[in-house]
Amino acid sequence: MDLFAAQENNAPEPEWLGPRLALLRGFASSRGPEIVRAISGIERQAGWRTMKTPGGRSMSVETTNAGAAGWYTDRSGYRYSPVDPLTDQPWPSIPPVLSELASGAARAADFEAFDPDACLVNRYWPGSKMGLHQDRDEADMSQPIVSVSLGLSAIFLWGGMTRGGSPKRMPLVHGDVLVWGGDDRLRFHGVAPVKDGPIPDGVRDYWPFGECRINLTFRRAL
Ligand code: MD3
Ligand code: FE
Repeated sequence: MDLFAAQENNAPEPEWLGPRLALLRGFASSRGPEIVRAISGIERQAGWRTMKTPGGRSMSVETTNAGAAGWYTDRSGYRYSPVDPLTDQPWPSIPPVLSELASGAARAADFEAFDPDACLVNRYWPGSKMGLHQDRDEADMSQPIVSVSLGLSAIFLWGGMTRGGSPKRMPLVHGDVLVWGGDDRLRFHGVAPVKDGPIPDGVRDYWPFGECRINLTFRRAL
């Protein structure tokens, strides 16, 4: 069954922020409880950790992964790893509700047959942020990336293909999904410091993670 078919999901038209950068407002909302249960399973198998950049600075977000390839950074560099370096065990597999969410969102933005092998899970407590960067650790840059915002809202920052200039700002709320690829795949992007809660009404009832933002980033890494 296609849980994320456009009409079943009541999905609005994509809002095109760039030629191949789509914002799907609320695309994940109707499946919130199942998505939350899937994340609970991932965090049980591969716990949250604070990663270090190759330069030795602690990231302000906490992270875990699902999928055949987990994104990792420590003193030896950025990479995708088939195992959790903390346990030497494979990362949990991507739960079907999450891979269907990612491929359905990609399809709604005209990227057919997206089949992610990496789901990076980032947790932002108030004050956590992500500096401007490009996602360029993946083998095939023609594959899109899908990002799902959950919990607290955040201001997403996005600029051009170089670091210069002041980035645009886009508020993202629980359930919003971004899809980008093609010429927009290498844009610089980041997240402004997350502000205090509360978790929105209607979400709080099934949200077990405390007053934080969780972002899922789906990629084809290998
Ligand atoms: C690039 N994480 O982990 S938004 C990351 O909210 C990361 O945790 C963000 O960036 C987060 O590498 C996910 C990712 C995103 C969204 C839209 C973009 C990147 C984009 C639009 C253009 C270029
Ligand atoms: Fe990124």
